[in-house]
Formats: sequence, C-alpha cells, structure tokens
Amino acid sequence: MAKALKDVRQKISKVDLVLEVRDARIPLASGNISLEKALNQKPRLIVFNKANLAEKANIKLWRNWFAERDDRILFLDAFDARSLKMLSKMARAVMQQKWQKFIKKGIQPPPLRMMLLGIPNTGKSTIINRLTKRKAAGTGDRPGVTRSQEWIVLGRDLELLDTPGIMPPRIDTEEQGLWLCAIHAIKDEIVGKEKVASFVVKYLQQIASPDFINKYSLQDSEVIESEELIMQIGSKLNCRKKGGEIDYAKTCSQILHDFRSGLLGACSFEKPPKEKIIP
Ligand SMILES: Nc1nc2c(ncn2[C@@H]2O[C@H](COP(=O)(O)OP(=O)(O)O)[C@@H](O)[C@H]2O)c(=O)[nH]1
Ligand SMILES: [Mg+2]
Repeated sequence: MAKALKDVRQKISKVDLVLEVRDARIPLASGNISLEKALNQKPRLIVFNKANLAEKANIKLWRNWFAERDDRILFLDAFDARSLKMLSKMARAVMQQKWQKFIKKGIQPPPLRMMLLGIPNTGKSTIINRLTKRKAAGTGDRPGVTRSQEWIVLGRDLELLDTPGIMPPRIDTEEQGLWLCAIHAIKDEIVGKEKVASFVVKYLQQIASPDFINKYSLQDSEVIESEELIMQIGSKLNCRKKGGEIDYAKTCSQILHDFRSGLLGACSFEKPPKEKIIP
C-alpha cells in the first residue's frame, strides 16, 4: 500500500491533470480516500468507466449527486469512440484556465500532460490503448503515435503518461468488499468465488435483469435463495461432475465469467448516499 502510493505520488508530480478511473457501477466505492491527499490540489477528472454496464437510471441519479459537488466527472464506455472523444475534450477544457495565462503572454502553451490512475480492472489499460490506437489509425497527414520513454503523444497539445498509476482498493464494509470482488478489482480468492457469485446472483434476481433471465432461461418468478438459483443455473448449463451431480464451484466460475463479460446485464450496485460526503 505504501509503495503503491509512493509510485502514484511520483507519477502525479509529473502531470497537469489526473484522470481517475473508477467503475460506473460503484462510483464511490471504486475510489480511494488516500488519493485525495496524494493529489494535493492537482486538477482531477473522475472517469466512471464501464458506464455501459451500469443501470441507466442510476447513472442519472449519480450525475445529479455529483452535480452538487465540485468534482468534474465523466461517465465513459471505453469501447465507444464518441465517449472517448469526450474524454480528450473535457481534459482540454479543464486545462483552459492554465493555458489562458500562456496565451495572454503570447506564449505557445506546453502540451497538457495527463495520467490515468485507479484501482485494478477499471479499464485503465484499455483506455490508454484506445486513445493511442485512435490517433495511430487517424487518416491524413498527422504523424502516428510517438512513444518516447514515458510519454505517449496524443496530439500537439496532449501527452499521456504511458503507464497508469495503480491504487489499492478501499474496503470499508463487507458489502463494498463484495462489490469490489464482483467487478474484479479484488481477487476472488480473498472472499471466495462462491460467495461472490451468490452475491451477484442475488442482486441480478432482485432487479430482475432481463439479460440474466434470458441467458440462463430462468423463470421470471418469485425470488429464491441464491444457492438454489445457482443450482438451477448449473442444471441449465449442464455443469456437472463426473458422477452427474451439479458442479457448484464450476457453475459459480461460469456465472462470474458471464457477469464480468457483461452478458448478464447492467448492474448499479452502489446508490448515491443522501449526504454529500467526501468519497
Ligand atoms: N464493458 C466494458 N468493459 C471494459 C471497459 N473498459 C475496459 N473493459 C474491460 O475490463 C477489463 C479490464 O480492463 P483493463 O484495461 O485491463 O483494466 P486495468 O486493470 O484498469 O488496466 C478488460 O476485460 C476490458 O476489456 C468498458 O468501458 N466497458
Ligand atoms: Mg492494466
């Protein structure tokens, strides 16, 4: 934890803007309180990635919640080109103020240097790759991506640190631990696949996720115990041991795999709190 934070602090000191990548399904719990101090007044844009996996109505609630705060935020789908364009646009907007000083003095502003940072599995590498490829694949007379030792040049005015900063996940409650396991920011071994799968199934059942119901051809009826439902899914998938009985552990692995691939529908585990607390 201390070493990770030291590395993050070093990286932050080199950039003008920090893009903090969180998971849109757990907007606060995928942050880390230690970051606030490490940022030390550095401009930050909070990027809620995998917005395509979060419930639309909940994204709206979160937008309203954040609108009452000073944070600059963006809900992103890293695989959507338009969404990514917005990221660069917002990054430039954040830096306008700084650039104004240069422009007033008649000086060409230096390129905006930024970095991605966040807990594991939020999509940092994906965003870096997508930003890079988009430019490299661009048509016209623009040179392709230039990779210096540590800066990826995204344009004349934009540079990105080539490796993201990695924050340790913050776990305050057991429920948050399960959320973080579900989105795979924490290894399954910590809590156990069966417990994580059971939690995910319980949630999907509660919201009656149509993708979940269709994927495993479930009856859209009354809520049953997660364990019983997992057995049903095991049976539908014909996930059996040699002797013929349902392979519960294997079924759990399959459910988690499907969930993390986005095949079981959108899930907004965390709802905005009533208070405007600091994440
Ligand atoms: N559905 C969806 N999946 C994403 C998105 N961004 C990243 N992923 C997937 O999330 C997983 C983790 O991404 P990665 O970039 O390795 O995360 P990192 O650990 O933060 O670098 C990969 O399987 C990606 O394909 C997104 O916006 N939507
Ligand atoms: Mg990565």
